[in-house]
Amino acid sequence: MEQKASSARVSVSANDGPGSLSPQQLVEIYRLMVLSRRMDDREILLKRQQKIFFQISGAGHEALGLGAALAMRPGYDWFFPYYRDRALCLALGFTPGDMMLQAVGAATDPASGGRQMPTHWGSRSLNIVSLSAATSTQLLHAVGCAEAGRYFSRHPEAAAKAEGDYRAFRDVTFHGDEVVYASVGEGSTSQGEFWEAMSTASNKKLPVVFCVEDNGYAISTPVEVNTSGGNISRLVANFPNFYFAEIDGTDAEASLRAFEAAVAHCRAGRGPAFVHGHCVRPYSHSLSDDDRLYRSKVEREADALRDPLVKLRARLLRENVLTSVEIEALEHAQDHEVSEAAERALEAPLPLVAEITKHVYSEDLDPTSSAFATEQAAEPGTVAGGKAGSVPSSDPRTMADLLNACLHDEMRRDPRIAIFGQDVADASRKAALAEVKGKGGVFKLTSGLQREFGSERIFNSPLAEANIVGRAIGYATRGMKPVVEVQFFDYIWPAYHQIHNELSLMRWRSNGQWACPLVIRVPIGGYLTGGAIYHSQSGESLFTHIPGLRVVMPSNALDANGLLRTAIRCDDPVLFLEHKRLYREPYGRAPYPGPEFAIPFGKAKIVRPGADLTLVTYGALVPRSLQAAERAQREHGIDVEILDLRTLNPYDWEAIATSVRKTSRVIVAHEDMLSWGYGAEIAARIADELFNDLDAPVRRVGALDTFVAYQPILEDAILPQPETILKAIVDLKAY
Ligand SMILES: Cc1ncc(C[n+]2csc(CCOP(=O)(O)OP(=O)(O)O)c2C)c(N)n1
Ligand SMILES: [Mg+2]
Repeated sequence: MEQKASSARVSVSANDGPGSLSPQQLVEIYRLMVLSRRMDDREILLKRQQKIFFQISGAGHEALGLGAALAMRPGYDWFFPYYRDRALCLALGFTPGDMMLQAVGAATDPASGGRQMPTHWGSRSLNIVSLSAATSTQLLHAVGCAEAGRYFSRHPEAAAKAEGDYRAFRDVTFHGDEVVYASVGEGSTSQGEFWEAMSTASNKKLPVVFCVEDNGYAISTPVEVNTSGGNISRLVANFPNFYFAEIDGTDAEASLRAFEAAVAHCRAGRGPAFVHGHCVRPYSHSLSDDDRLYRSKVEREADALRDPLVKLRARLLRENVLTSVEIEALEHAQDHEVSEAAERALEAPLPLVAEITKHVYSEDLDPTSSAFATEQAAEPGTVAGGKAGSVPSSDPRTMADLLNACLHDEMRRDPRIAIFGQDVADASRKAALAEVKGKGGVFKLTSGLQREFGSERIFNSPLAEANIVGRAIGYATRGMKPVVEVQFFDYIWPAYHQIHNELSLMRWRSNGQWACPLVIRVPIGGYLTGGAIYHSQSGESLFTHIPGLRVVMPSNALDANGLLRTAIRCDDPVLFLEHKRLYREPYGRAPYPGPEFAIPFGKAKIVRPGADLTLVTYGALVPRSLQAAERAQREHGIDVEILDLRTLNPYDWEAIATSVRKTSRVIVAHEDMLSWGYGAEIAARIADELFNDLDAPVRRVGALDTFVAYQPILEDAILPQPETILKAIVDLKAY
């Protein structure tokens, strides 16, 4: 980040008391407002000259943003602003130079290195967490951030650095009385994530200051269309524990006072705050919009009169704080600063094309590396923690047992792990916990964790999947390691937006400044009889298609244990898919391998060596493929080699290529629907890169292109069975 320019922080603060602001303070606020507006104006010019590529202004929102910034502590409190918060960011210490570097997309753009649009802020030193363009998603991150801050202040020992896992690269800072700022426009309050964030902040009395910057429009949609009754304050008024303020957001002093009171409420631990500022949007939504297409002239003129700059300028003159000549001089100085910043930015180095893929994944810790290859070294015979620990480990344990054991082990080892999700606690009501066995998840995978580690580290979430993943992102940006559960894969979709647009992107879009390594455990798949449509879905390719996200899908107890350990210790976000049918299957049981057993990602396993044909598969199709292979051998004399991929992103191309070169025939088999499934990519790559090694076309086996039905005869016909695989083997061998 550049040196702070004259946008440095003004000496206006809560300590100045509730009275009127001093002349000097008013002048400083006006200076920041002008600086912010001039930045917008200059960017608009640059956009018209095609020197920058996008512009969205903070015009009309300056007073509100300055009020918030000046009531809070940069680099101490935490910030989840939105794109209109230019004035806020200037007051926090983001310089005009930084902003211009964003606008031109320079390599030295401190927020994203030229990867994000301008005004998509981010700064590590200022605790401004990288924001996306998606409206309201960051509110849940703010909630998780506040929870993590509270956790660290109650458990400072958890902040200690540790070698050998993600903690080596995730530094933690915290303060007992820190406050989190999160802002949105009034239109964005229609998003479910807004309500989810408000609800959790209220319920947990979290120190989050929500700011709604109400300019009356969401692009062309007026407030009364988005908000029932036209006023968001009225709708949220019954949330418990909040401090509420509804103010004229074009008045800098009113804004500052409201935020001072809001911040005091939060710092005192009384709960969250909600500041609803009515402001204006004197320019169109962005340079791609023309508000004359949908706003009347009268309305636009009325807004212009409420422009915060116009109002404060008039006050400075009225109260003889500055003469018009002095105001002109002040404005000229800001123009000069903006011009200089623009000139410097236009000379700045551009990002290197060669570095496009940098920071898609952690550059620090590679989960495919030998650091995670303790697979061979592990010594069965130790006694496992948790449920599995009650019996000698030489007993074969189920996948469910060994996943539970891994969670116990890792929580014991790493105090930064927090587990939440629907019904994952043993019993939310502590009075009940003493007398009941405990729930511990609908599949009992988290059983006993709350009892051992307490309800601060393992607790039930609201029934809201975006809430689970969004908050987990907030936790992880603070250096915690959430290992959350989405109860059924079929219900992951409300969280897909958070996973696709936030979780997987945080590191890349912030050019490595921010990251949110965490684990989402998800029971997946069918073959359970009676699961029907909403408890049997697959769909892993919708996640392997997302850069930045690791996707794991073990087929047996031992792999599940070792891969979950790697998932938890690594520095990337991981989607950990657990096949429900395999949880307690006799197939693939194994003794508990000890608390250091890990398996690197991207290493397939040959579960059956063979010479005639390669079968690439994973998950529940591994045991089904083994059955088919045994019959192929017995009944047709075909010797099938089966490769269990174990991790789907990354996947082990070397293992696939080696096997295909040996057998020259290959089938890719999965439970998910055939069309556009995971096998399509693998099959295409084999056809592309191994064409000369093939003696037959690449075949795929998958489910019918339909949904999974309830009636077992339908389910059996829809999902691939050992017979389906056998038929493909025989056909392909005969080709
Ligand atoms: C999830 C999502 N949907 C749609 C958009 C496109 N979009 C960008 S800004 C915007 C309007 C936002 O209005 P409001 O929340 O009132 O904020 P304002 O721009 O008025 O400050 C829309 C629809 C988006 N960025 N994210
Ligand atoms: Mg708006």
